[in-house]
Amino acid sequence: MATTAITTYHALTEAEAIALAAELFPEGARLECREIGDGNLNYVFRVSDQESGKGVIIKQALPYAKVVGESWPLTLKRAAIEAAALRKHGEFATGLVPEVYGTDEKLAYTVMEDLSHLTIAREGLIQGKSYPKLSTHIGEYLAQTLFHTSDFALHPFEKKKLAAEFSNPELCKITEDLVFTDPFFDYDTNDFEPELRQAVEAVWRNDALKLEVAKLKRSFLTEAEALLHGDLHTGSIFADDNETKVIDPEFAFYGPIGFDVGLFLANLLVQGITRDGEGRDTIVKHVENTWNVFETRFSELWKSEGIEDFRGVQGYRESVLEKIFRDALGFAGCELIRRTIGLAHVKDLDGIEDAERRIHSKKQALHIGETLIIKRGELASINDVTALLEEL
Ligand code: SR1
Ligand code: MG
Repeated sequence: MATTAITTYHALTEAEAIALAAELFPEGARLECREIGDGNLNYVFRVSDQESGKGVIIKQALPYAKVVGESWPLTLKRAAIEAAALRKHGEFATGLVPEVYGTDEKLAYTVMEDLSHLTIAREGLIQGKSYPKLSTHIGEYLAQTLFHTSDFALHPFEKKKLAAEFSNPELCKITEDLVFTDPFFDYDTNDFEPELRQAVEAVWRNDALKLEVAKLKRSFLTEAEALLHGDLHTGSIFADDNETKVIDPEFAFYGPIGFDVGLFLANLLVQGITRDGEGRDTIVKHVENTWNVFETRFSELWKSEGIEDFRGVQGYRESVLEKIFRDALGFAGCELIRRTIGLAHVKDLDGIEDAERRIHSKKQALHIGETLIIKRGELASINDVTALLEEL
């Protein structure tokens, strides 16, 4: 797709979005545009043909975090990182990420496939949908993207070139602060109901927990294992009963493999906390299936496409997977805690209207989060993780 003649950054108007997308539609098509973004950081325009209903998405990064306002400046480079990550991950996770039609670094926008026939998975899950293929697709996505961008599949020159291209310090700093630091101290960014204060102060006083979080933060800061999505929560996934598409990898960077796995598991667990009976069983199965599909596919890729000289050494693959599993549980624990008491919450919990039930669910999220962090070395299998949900 050709780029625009506009060269100075400014927030796009709907008319400009239409002009940018026009070449993707038949000549003379009557186009309309709506801003549909409900995320924390960007504008999202849907441009569509009024007759056929077919559309494209134009996502534009703002020079600040929308969730806070202009007082929180944020690099525009994240738009280029996101487009590059979608393309790189799309090479391996076939059909599981949207197609990118074009991108413009100066205006910080990306034109991509319209997914409006699907629903954001978090919204659907809150409505009680079960998305039967969600965990199979995400397990596959995780294995394909993380294996193929790691040293297990790439020549070290290629891997280090990619790691440099995906240097993303500003977005990583958001995660370092909001996921790994602020919720564990009495910092101003935190946000929680007064009824949770006792439980939150217990977190702040828990030195054993903080020691483990410090170790996890260090892994996030230092371990460049694979090209991560970097923010793989259920709001970053579009789905229906048959299809799943992972969007929004603006936090992409080279980091520990368990981070993507753990974030997704944590967001399933949050949803599981809010359900009971069969609804909860569905989430339990998704948690278990995500890990099982990831582990199986990662092992298959290791055997069929691995290039590491030590790949045939007895026990090496198992030890790599064991590390990913333990990291994932720890990262999941941090995500559960930060989504409960940190700056950026989730609708699964905040949307519970009954105050007593909401506070109770949030205490459960804190409890499972702490357990995953502290006991990540003892939980022997993914079934021990889902047992935490079943025991609530
Ligand atoms: C200021 S950004 C807050 C959160 O939104 C994003 O989706 C990330 O999860 C980030 O931590
Ligand atoms: Mg996002």
